Amino acid sequence: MKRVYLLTSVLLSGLTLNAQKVENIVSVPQSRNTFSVAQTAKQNNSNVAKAQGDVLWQNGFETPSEWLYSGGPNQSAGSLGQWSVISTFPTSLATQSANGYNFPTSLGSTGNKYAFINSDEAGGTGVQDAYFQFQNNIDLSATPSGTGLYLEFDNIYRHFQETFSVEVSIDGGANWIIFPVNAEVAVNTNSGNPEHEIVNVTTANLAGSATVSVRLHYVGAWDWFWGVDDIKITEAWANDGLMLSSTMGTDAATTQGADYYLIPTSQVSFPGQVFRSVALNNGTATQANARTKASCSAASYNATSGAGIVHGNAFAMGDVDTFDITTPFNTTTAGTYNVIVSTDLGVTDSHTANDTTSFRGIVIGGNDYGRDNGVMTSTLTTFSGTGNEIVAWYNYMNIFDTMMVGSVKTFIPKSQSTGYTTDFVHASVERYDGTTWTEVMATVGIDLTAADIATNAGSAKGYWLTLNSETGITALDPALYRVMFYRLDNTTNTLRLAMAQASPDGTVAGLKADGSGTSIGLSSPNAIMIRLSADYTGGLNENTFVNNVSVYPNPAVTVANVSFNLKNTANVEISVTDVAGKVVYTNSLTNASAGTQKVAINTESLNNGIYMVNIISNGSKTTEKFVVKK
Ligand SMILES: [Ca+2]
Ligand SMILES: [Ca+2]
Repeated sequence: MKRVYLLTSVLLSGLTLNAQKVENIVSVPQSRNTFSVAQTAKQNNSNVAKAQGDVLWQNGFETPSEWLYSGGPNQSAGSLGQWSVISTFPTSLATQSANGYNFPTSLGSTGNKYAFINSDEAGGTGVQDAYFQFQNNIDLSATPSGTGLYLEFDNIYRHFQETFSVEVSIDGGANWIIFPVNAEVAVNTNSGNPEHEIVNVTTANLAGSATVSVRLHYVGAWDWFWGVDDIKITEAWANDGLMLSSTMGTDAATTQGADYYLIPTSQVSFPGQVFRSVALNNGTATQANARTKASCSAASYNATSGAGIVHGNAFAMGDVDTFDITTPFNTTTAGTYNVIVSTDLGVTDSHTANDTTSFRGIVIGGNDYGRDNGVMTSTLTTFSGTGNEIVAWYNYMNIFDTMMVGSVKTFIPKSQSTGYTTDFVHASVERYDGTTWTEVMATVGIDLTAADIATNAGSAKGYWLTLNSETGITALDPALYRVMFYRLDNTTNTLRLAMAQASPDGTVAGLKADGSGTSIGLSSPNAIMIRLSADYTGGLNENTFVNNVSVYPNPAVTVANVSFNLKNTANVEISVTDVAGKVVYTNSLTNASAGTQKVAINTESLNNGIYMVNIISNGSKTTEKFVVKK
């Protein structure tokens, strides 16, 4: 299933690594001033539920006629991608799991009915702005006005760019109060299987109304699906902290910066990683001691945040706040670690299932240095360009101690867009000096065929491709780098790249697909699965006969001088190809001598654009890119 990413046109500076992350926009209404807890009145009313958590109304979609579908452009009853009551997860979605998506599917898996909207079913031109409304008034007149209330339900989804909300009314549907849900979830994230939601709707003042209405609302366009079951209205707890999201980063001053899942032995000065959490007070009581905590039992790590940045020690119902844990997680003991970050109200939390986020699989002490957690969550296909352009995707990475780098590794997904045949791929590393980026290491390139991918991936979702440094082991000194992976963007059969967990904004990016070298940021910044590695395995990628290839001037105007080092006397074939693979220049050197060789290529007849010079000797190919610009 093709997923085209929208890309921002914002230029990234080298300093984006330390840019402040925009705080999550959380959408819970905060008009708590209109609310007063009527605990005393509730206790004295024998006709209503008295305990927190008691159910006042519930519905499991077992009688579909109780629910009415309505609305949406491109929508009518009976069309694709509408709300309906089903009992079996759609086959068309289930088969997507073969691509690594592994959808949550257990909602209603025992055969009972549930509400479902299948945005994917309507395809890339479908649009949903669709409601699913309970047809009867819900009578909460016996519940004392002011009672804290939740709207709870189970749901399954894979979040892309849609919005979900539950909406309630106290006047039979004349006016609605909107409660967005799952707004904090990162793109390309699956829900639990199922996942239980508890939405504090106290501010809607449902208690005391005999004409309460409830509806579900989905706005999307080719955005996977949403399933809902066992919706109910319950009495709210006094104490319930809810973790919305957490991020990990190496900048202790801001608790942001790049996150790393693989920290190699070379990085002895690695500063460790701190955490920022965004949490919601989902209970009715104002909390005076709300914090978040981080722990990793394997590393004896325990750290506590300060009070919330905005609300401090007056964290009231509906408040969302940011909690910074500034004590770094860092250990010198090699191993794999899982850090858990949790809300902590300072009093007993009535519902602990929504308290935590986790950072699983942090590997300390290997050869690889990487941003991704190794779990492919999505694939990146084409992006806006005219086609047939070399593009690069990259991670920003800080090197803290000199690292001997032998290769760049990239995870190659097994699933490919229809018609994929071959892309020429290679990687490079660029160093930032505070002003400009300079290439300091390049790998050999290979023609990656569909057969290569199928063979190497086998029955797995993909495999790690190792591209060895052109010049053997390269020392990278402490600085900011970007680790780049290049492939052809030809819009129809492009190699897909793999992405893992959501990552802080601006720390993964790419070059625009027009050869201009302009950086672009992903609107969905999941970590691209590209790593530096100390490994240098040699083998098929290695070209020991030709190294130190350079092209100058670059960009070239009328001539491109190609210089390279030859290990022994050899025959050499030189060719230049354009981005479409068309050969525009060839040259043969017979018994060229060992040492530095230089060839001048006339570029006067070449159009502006990106070209690859290919040097083949003793059966190995080395490639360098250059630009013609007149
Ligand atoms: Ca049901
Ligand atoms: Ca909780």
